[in-house]
Amino acid sequence: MIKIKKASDCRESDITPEPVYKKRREFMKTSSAIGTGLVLGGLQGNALAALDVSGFKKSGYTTDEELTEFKDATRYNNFYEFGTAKEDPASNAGNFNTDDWRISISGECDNPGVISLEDLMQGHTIEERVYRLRCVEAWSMVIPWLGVPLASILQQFKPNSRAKYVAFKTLLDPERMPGQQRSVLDWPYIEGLRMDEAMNPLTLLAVGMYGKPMPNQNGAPVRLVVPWKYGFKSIKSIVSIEFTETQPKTTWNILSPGEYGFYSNVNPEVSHPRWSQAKERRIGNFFRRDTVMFNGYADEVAAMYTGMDLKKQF
Ligand SMILES: Nc1nc2c(c(=O)[nH]1)N[C@H]1C(S)=C(S)[C@@H](COP(=O)(O)O)O[C@H]1N2
Ligand SMILES: [Mo]
Repeated sequence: MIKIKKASDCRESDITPEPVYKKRREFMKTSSAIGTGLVLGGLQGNALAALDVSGFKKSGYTTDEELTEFKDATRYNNFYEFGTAKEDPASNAGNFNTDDWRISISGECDNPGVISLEDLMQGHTIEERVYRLRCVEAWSMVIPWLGVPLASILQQFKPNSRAKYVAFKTLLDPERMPGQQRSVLDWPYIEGLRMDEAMNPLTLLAVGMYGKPMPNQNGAPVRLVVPWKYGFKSIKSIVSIEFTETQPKTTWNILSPGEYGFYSNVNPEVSHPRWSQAKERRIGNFFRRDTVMFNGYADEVAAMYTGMDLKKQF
């Protein structure tokens, strides 16, 4: 079995990308060097069969801000399928089995089907991109994600002219996702993007982080990362992608439409009804900092929203 090290043994150097674990034995060695967070919180066995993310290349789309510590990014999570407290996903998702993961691609496209994660990624180069993730709860992280631009994946299914939106769905399986046994949300978790947002080069279909396959608590084996939107748009453990003509429903909007809109672009000027969005706390930092429009990605995304009243279409 994997030896468990104390969290205090986990140094910065342990989390730098080290794409060395193609073989099982190498992987065991690597994971024992990472520390409790990853060992208890995600890669306990099933990830041995996970997608090989070792050949990634660094992307030009990246920030040079200081990375959030791996232990924070993997122990302070929102993933209600494994509990509603921040430490719940790390404690409860360890045995989440993601073997033989399938994703169905359906709706307004010429090339629908049900495919494996390996098939989905086939022919695409996995990139590392350091992106900010800004939660609506006014904290943020900076994470080195591994993934493929969603656009290049979507194109292979040939969306047709009626495809105006893309709808995403998380696995529904209350046995494997015990949080779904309580009706805190309308399961399965669903999200959506407008077509141009889904096709924006910043939008990432992520399969790993910190040089490793995606830890379970962060949305194994495949999740979205939409860095200019509040974190809840970045849906985890995706099993379905559907091209739609009309705007898809989204989980948090169903729960509380006055608080969570469809667009959910990071916007310091539009408050959440119960708190301001002007500042944020970078996890690991003591002082708060100003939140910036579109989470700092305005140059890349602002043009998609010209002419829209972002206070009304929040
Ligand atoms: N399926 C699913 N996806 C989800 C969530 C969730 O509860 N279930 N939480 C969202 C929220 S609110 C945030 S802030 C991010 C957190 O991602 P992280 O835990 O990797 O930081 O995941 C998002 N994706
Ligand atoms: Mo969030």
